[in-house]
Amino acid sequence: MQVSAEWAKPLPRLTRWIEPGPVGDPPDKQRTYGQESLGAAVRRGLSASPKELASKFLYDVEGSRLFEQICDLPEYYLTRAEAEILERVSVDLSSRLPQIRTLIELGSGSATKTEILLRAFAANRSLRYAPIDVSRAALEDSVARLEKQHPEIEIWAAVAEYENGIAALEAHDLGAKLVLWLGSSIGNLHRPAAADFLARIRETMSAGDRMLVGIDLRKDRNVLERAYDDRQGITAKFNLNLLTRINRELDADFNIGRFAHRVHYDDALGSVQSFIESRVAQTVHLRALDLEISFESGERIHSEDSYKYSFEEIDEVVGRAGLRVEHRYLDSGERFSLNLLAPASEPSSSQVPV
Ligand code: AVI
Repeated sequence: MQVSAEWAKPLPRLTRWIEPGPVGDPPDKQRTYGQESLGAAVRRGLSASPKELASKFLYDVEGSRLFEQICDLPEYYLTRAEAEILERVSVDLSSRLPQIRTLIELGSGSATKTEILLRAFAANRSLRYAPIDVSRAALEDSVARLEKQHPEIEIWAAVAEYENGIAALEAHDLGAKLVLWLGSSIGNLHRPAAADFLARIRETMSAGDRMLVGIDLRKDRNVLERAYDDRQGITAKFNLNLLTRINRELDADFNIGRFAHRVHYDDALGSVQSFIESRVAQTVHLRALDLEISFESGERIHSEDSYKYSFEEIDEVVGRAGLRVEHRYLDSGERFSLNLLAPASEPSSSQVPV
């Protein structure tokens, strides 16, 4: 965790910057939002067979900028579908959950979609918004915007990985909380790791707390593969930017033109898998690691999984975490789901999609 130096910041009127303390590494470091450094991950992942790197490393400043562009692409329906649901159901959600005082958002990024929810929840209560993100730049931008547009909302921002951020927030009295995990970020975890992660969030939940999770649904292969391999090549740039990052941070000599972005939907797994493929046989030097890595022509680095879910798969992963789907909302095209989760031990109500 490299956040400790990030906190010397004057506090604006209603905004606090929350300092995370150290927490232990999650059990599955590589596939959760764990704390393995880029150098350690590259040494291990590029020496493995098949080669792999965790998708969290895609998000340096340039990667985060490219991801914002992906969200606006015609092929990447996820963001629009989720925003459509939020526009339709935020008022309903806010009236279903009168007890909620704090919205915590995991991986808030630009927080554009979240504003829809914030507006609905702030209309009938005094609200605190606690965004958690590893990108200080993204947080500063969104906090500045929200301070202007919603001066009535108290903001507690944490530059941190999810669990450190929650642990730091837990030290304060938040009142009943709704934890937002939007954008189908759950899809970037293997299914067992997704259940483990939800279970760890569940441990922080008291009676009355809820979680709202955006989850992309299984669908036609062509729609999925196009969403991750767009015509303008933005997703290709996003994936290959990982090599540029390694060149910069680990003094490596990847020639980006000698690699290609590849995508394959594995229907049995229900995952869109992204790869960086070597176009030729070549050797790359990583001077900061004192390491040489050889590639055969056509050899791939597995750089991301984007899992898609059926309703049954959602219920299963959620159930294994000690939670249940209290309400499920879909977009009009039934491509994407927003799932309101409650502790399984609390009495149930309808689970019918709306
Ligand atoms: C952040 N995450 C949910 C995106 C996804 O859909 O898996 C990342 C992404 N990768 C390529 N396009 C978008």
